[in-house]
Amino acid sequence: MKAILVGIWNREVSKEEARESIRELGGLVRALGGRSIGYVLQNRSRPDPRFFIGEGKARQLEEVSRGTGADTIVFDDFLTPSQVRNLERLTQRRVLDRTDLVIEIFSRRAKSKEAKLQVELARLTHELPRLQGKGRQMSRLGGGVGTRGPGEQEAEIRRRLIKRRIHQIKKELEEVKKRRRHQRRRREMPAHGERIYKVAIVGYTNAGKSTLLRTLTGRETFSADMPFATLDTTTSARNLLPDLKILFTDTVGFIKKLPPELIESFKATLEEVSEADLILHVVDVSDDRWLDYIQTVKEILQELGAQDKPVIYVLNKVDRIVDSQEEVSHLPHPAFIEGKAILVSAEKRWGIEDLLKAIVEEVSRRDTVRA
Ligand SMILES: Nc1nc2c(ncn2[C@@H]2O[C@H](COP(=O)(O)OP(=O)(O)OP(=O)(O)O)[C@@H](O)[C@H]2O)c(=O)[nH]1
Ligand SMILES: [Mg+2]
Repeated sequence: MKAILVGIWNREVSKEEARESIRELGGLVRALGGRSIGYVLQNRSRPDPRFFIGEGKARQLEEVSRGTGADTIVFDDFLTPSQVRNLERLTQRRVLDRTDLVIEIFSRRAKSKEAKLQVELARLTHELPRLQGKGRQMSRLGGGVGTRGPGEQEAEIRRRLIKRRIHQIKKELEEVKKRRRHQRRRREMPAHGERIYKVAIVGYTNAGKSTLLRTLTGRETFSADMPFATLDTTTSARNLLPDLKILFTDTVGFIKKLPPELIESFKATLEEVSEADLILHVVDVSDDRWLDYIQTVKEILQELGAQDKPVIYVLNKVDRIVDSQEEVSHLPHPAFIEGKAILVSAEKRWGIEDLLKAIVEEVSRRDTVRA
């Protein structure tokens, strides 16, 4: 894929923010083995209903693509089905949006049966509205005005198949959910005199969640410098006190403009988050955009109904900011974070003792409140 990236900026989204977002979009293209060869930003208060950007600008995209050999144009925001069709006709190129890229990455990474089902559900839910009207367009090529051509019938059949498959996947996912609940109940059965707490590790993609789980519990996890390395939740236990067992759960990473289809589809997996007693919100503080990322993650937590849970911010990758563990204590405490925040390096195990202490404190506080 040789792609040109397109975004808009306005009073709500500054030009700088739009550019950052485009840079991240370029990362998604790379994650799919593609290359982005340039980007276009337009100042628009509102997307154009037909072409998202202005028609003149859309026409230019065709010329630019021809000049640069681009075969794909990727938009940084959700496109409506008719925008996709209009843009493809005008530019003679494949047109994708951020949702398409994220779903494609998810589907390449999905390994477990559950993850595969969830991704398929998201993809079909995303595809369904795009089939509306496609039949009319197809039949216009063949039949006369107003006739039901073969294209329309084909689209109708495909729509029906998709709806049936969606229904079937949802049923299978319900089963998965039941099984998960059952497993969870067994796992959460405390031994005599033991307390069990559930801690969900959440955060922006690539923040270091899986690395942290490995550091905290010794559980081998897959971590890699790429978006969405983890799609499946993994739970692993560790006793923090002889009578206190913590179940840590690693989860799928979040990203800006995460397609609602994906959030909806991954609800089975993400149930671990809404069931948790405590959330560890992992943040990559070596990334300039980390405050922004925190905001995004908070918004998604809200969608999952987990916004009121106690949170500890785990400010990770501090080894990229200072050279030694001693220097960490000289760093100013990020006062603008409300709530508890601990600076750590999950990779070098810096600050991990502090983090464990903070977890125990949080747990005792809860116990006091409960008693
Ligand atoms: N320098 C440094 N790198 C780290 C640290 N923790 C994680 N990383 C690196 O950051 C990258 C992402 O780590 P992961 O643990 O896969 O991140 P994740 O949050 O699980 O990412 P997704 O599952 O893709 O959402 C990997 O290349 C890790 O080696 C850290 O403390 N310091
Ligand atoms: Mg991970």
